[in-house]
Amino acid sequence: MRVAVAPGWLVVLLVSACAHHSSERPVSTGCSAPGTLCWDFEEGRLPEGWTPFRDEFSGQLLVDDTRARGGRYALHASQLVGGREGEQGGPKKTVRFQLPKDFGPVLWGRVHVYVTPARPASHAGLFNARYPRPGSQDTAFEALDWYEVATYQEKYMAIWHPPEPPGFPEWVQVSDTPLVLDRWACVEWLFDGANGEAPQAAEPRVWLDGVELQWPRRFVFADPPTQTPPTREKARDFTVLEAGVFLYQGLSTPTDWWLDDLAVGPRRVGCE
Ligand SMILES: [Ca+2]
Repeated sequence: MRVAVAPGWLVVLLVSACAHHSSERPVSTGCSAPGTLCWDFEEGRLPEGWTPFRDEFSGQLLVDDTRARGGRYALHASQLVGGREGEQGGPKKTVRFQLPKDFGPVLWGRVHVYVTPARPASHAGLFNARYPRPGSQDTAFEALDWYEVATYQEKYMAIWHPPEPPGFPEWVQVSDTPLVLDRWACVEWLFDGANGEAPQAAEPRVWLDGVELQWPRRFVFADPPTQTPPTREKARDFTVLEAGVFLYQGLSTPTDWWLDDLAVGPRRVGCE
């Protein structure tokens, strides 16, 4: 009963104290930290600096007010459909953003995602970030190594890729965690292209609602197949981001994704 009549500010203090005490994660910095970039889409249109990129098969990618995690607007991949599961080629609707110079080789990110009505079986990319190869000054999109966060066979997935095309042989990690459907989920990632003194860039790491995903399936994908893992080349500076939804195989169920409160930075941004 005493809890029920506690003043609002006391409840807030208690909740904050508990949340802080139970945290064993790297410290989150939020959007105000130096070098952090955040997009809430509240302009009601594509934010400054983002430009349309991929546009294949049916559907639309737009900022609209049909569903938002915060405020009124979000980035909406609407009614994507096309091609067939198990066959190459699928709906791709994305936007690109050129990062400020000297972003650095470590990229944390987060986005809140809402998907409905079904989990795609096909490889569905949501976000990637790219960087020039070691010793190369070539910043053309197709010359860049890249990390990706996606879903595949209805589970979360993370990949390190050499330049695209063809984008493989690639190092693939598939989680045992099903894609969250019909509610907002916070997806965070760490692309550590520096990886200290290690000879290769780190494998990608991903968190779902604050819990780090595990990767019971890890393999090399290439066409034709190979067993030789790619060398994950180290990064000097991430240069470009791509967000939206990009299916590498077909999608027969018209599906909607909303992305809101997208953020990247050199330190962990966190979900709030
Ligand atoms: Ca918003």
